[in-house]
Amino acid sequence: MYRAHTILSTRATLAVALLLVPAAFVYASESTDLPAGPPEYSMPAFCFAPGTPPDVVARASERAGRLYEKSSLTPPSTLKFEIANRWSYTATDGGGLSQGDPTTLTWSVVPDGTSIGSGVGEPAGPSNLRAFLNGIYGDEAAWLAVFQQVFDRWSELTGITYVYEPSDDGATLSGLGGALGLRGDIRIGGHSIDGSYGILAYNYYPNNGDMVIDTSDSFYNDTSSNSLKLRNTVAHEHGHGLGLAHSCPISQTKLMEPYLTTLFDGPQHDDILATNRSYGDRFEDNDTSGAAAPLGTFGSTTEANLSIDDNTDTDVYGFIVDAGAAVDATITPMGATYLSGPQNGDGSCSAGTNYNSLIVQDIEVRVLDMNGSTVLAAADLNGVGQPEVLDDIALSSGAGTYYVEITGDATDVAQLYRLSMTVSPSNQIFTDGLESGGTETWSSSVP
Ligand SMILES: [Ca+2]
Ligand SMILES: [Ca+2]
Ligand SMILES: [Ca+2]
Ligand SMILES: [Ca+2]
Ligand SMILES: [Zn+2]
Repeated sequence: MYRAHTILSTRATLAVALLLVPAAFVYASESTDLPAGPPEYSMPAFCFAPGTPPDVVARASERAGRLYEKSSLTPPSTLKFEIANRWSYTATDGGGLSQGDPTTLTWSVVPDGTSIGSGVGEPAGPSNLRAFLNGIYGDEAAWLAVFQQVFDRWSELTGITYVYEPSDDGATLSGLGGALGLRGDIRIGGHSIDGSYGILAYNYYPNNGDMVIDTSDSFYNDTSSNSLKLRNTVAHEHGHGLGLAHSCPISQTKLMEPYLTTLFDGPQHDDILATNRSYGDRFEDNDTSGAAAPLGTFGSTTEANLSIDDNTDTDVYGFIVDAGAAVDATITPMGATYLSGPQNGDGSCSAGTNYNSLIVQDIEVRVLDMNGSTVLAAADLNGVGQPEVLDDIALSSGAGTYYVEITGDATDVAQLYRLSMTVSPSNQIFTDGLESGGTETWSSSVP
């Protein structure tokens, strides 16, 4: 999971791939040649189809361990939970990116013929992904739309913005940085890995992020449920490309479990939590009223899967009202108790320990005046896991933009929350004085 206080094993960190079932899976080679490029770009994660035999997983994991040792990287001491790392540099944002920073990633699909090395031991060979997918979907637009849906979903849940990069220069995959107009930060290719079942795909961690899909696998021929198999595979692989390692135990509740499942669609709670920790929520940066996330004009609105992603995050939302309005705001922590743990060094899944993602941050909420600083009302009555409510707060400075500001406590861990707000014109009724003077005034005002 994302939070167990367990350092990832070296092996689990390095290589991860999605395995499918038994079949006659044999590694084509035991080569430990490292792919070209800086060592931190050279660590693939490979992911297995459901039912892949443990010995297959173990061999894959062993190779990952050797790759890691050979890379002469020191085991990252900053590994946290099931987060291996995150992007520190992208073609659009440049460098200096760190925990909680929203990030723009470009993605491209390599031209067929692009050289792909022996990432997880398979024979090196040119990409044929485009021809492979054209064969299944008929044309490029159809399968590009499937990839787009996956990135759209990750974008809805995190502080990541995805931009499709139509150019790809066909330079050897992988380990090259993205370059605007030349190739994506994330490059997607494919060639034969191990036939049907076994490994479905593999993916490199940031700042590489490149994806290799097994184009000899009949798994992808099944396009039912709007191509759920391809979408969950790509969403999972890209989870590695965002720096997530595998999350255990296997309960078919987390996208980042080592075996693909189609029991759900896309990122789940643990996956959302981990990526919010790394990239913030979808409204970041919104730490000040000057950078408030604009919610516009509404009667009622609810936004879920927002987060306080660390001990310094502040989330400010702006909303526009007419004169005499009042606002209700409720902030509700989102989470649950579930088992969570890392993948073991031999590729098996740990049993995990209980983690309660509901009770992380003690949340506080304030309504700010149009100047963005005067506090009109504040609530911090309840502790962790409990909502905070502000009811019928008068917005008496007239029509314009007011703010809701949310903070957590000193805990340096991510908490997801839901924001629900209702704007009502109710105070306009009271501005005639009927409400202000108590029963006596009220009585005297009525004929
Ligand atoms: Ca395969
Ligand atoms: Ca936030
Ligand atoms: Ca924020
Ligand atoms: Ca509180
Ligand atoms: Zn994986």
